[in-house]
Amino acid sequence: MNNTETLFDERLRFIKQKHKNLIERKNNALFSDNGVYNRHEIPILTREHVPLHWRYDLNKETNPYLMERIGFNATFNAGAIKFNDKYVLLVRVEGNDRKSFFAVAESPNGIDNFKFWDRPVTLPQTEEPDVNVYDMRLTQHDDGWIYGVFCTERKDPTAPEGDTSGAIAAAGIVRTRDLVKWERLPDLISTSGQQRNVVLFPHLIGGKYAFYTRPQDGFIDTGKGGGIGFGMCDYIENPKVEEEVIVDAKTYHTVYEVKNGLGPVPIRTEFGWLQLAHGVRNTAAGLRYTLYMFMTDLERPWIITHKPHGHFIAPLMNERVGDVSNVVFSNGWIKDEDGKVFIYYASSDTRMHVATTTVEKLVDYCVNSPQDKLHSHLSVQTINGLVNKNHDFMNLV
Ligand code: M1P
Repeated sequence: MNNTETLFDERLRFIKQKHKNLIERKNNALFSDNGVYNRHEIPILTREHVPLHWRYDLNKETNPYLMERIGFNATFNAGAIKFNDKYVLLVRVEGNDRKSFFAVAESPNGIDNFKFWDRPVTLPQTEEPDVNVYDMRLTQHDDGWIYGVFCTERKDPTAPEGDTSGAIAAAGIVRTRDLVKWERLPDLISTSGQQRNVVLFPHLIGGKYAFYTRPQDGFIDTGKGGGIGFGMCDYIENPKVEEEVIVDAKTYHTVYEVKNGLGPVPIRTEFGWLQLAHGVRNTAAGLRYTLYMFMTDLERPWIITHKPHGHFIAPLMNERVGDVSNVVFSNGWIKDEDGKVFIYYASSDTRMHVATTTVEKLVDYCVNSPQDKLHSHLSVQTINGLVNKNHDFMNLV
């Protein structure tokens, strides 16, 4: 601090430099043992990336100590889209007040230099305002709109007196053409009590809008909900899914034993739709969320054609710790023209990461990985199958 510099000036200089260094840091790919995807060195978005003008009152008169006036807790579970040649994330930002909202961040290369736009998204309300909103999936639909389907949460009006956490989760729907002005449509109506992790399919099927759903009886427990569902509706302005079929059921002693939910909008390939989902299992240390993949039929995207066993990405090292530890979650990925895929995933409900791969590798992974045979002795049989196949190549290891 020089003679004329105030505490405000000194702090501002330091905070600005720190923020700039963070945003501009290069994010190199790490070596990948599995060969399927590469993790990258650093998280792409953290609460420290939140713009300074959302956090500080920058007027020296009213904030002489340059204290943070509004605090932010986490940046996670982002929808993703390539927009105007930029890699754009629709991020769930959570304030210290526990309220999540959406904000757009963009990067020129998809792996670093992510910068938030000037203001968070102003989300129009329905007659019944959202108490909390999160986990938006962005769908570039054939009808020309970009849709955002997200979870809207409101207090359960039937919760017994004294229960201050009982909530109802539903799928809220908005659409936009520029990611700035959003039109709110009615929330999705379906046959189950609650919905979370709903994803709009990018094409009409038989003239109808189609959704992957996650029917659930309760707010946390899916109960009889069954797994990842699929249903259609006639009008997006009056979105009502009368019937849901189960695409991928939750299953005893798998990584999706307790519940599962679709992640991003599927990627079309000539072999079928690539699908990324999260699966939840129970442990003595609480729930564990991992990501897994499967492929569905091109014409009937509710029918699974290939499903590798077990998890695809599980929380590793620092990813394991955060607000809700032992969680990875993804609701956004981007496929480039050249087949490169950017998988955006959050760790422990705290920060965003990217993993990079290609469509070719993901198809190979889905088609050629063993399927889950659901019993230990059959897993051993699968390993022995590979050992036998490798018999003539043992000189290589
Ligand atoms: O805390 C882990 C995740 O829990 C919920 O996902 P699900 O409905 O599958 O349990 C969501 O609230 C998600 O945002 C969160 O990351």
